[in-house]
Amino acid sequence: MVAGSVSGDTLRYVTTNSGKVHEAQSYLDSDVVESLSYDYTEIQATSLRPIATTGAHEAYQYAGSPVLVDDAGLFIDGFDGFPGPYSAFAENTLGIETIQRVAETELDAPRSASFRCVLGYCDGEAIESSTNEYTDTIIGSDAPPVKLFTGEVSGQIVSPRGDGGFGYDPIFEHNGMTLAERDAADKNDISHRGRALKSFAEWFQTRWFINMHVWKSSLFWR
Ligand code: ITT
Repeated sequence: MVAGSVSGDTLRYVTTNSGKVHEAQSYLDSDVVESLSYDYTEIQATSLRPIATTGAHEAYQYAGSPVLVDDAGLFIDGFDGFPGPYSAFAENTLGIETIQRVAETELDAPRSASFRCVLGYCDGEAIESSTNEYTDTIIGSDAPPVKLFTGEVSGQIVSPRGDGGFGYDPIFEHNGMTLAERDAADKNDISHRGRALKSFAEWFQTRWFINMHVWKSSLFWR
């Protein structure tokens, strides 16, 4: 993916987070997807879906071409899901070490938590309606429809380990390894983002074929 460039009908993966770009790059075909560093407004909400929906609308208005936005968060069960949608704020103010220490002090082991990612796709065109646990079509009155793809991974909060990944990865353990102990491809195999990207890629392959009349046999698959 090429950061910041804008051309034709290319799909833009919109984020200011280079860690997300690195993981998406390891999954999506760079002939079809470019990254676009644009800081869309994140509304205050108690879940990720409305943030991804409004973000996709704003990013689509900005880019004027198909966009995919990515909103993610860490939900700690013993804290009723905090920091959840406030994960970026909590990381920037408290820092992940403090969050881990508070979890260790206040909660009994295992300190269970989950990572969630919601991808929001918008291209200004109609999108068939669907609703299930992992995909959803949001059809508003004025704004164009947004298709949502959700991925989740469960694990527990542990003392920091590993040098890879970004954000909360060092303190989130799944199957005996923190996400920071995996490379991008290994993390995508089990992660919230990897699962959402898989679900998106399967759907988008069909949409691309139908709407753009372009077929690339290698589209999206590693
Ligand atoms: P954009 O909104 O520009 O995409 P952001 O970093 O603000 O970038 P989010 O609001 O989705 O993105 O991120 C919420 C927080 O969760 C932020 O502190 C991230 O570092 C962290 N985060 C997101 N995905 C993560 C992942 O896969 N592993 C670890 N931390 C992650």
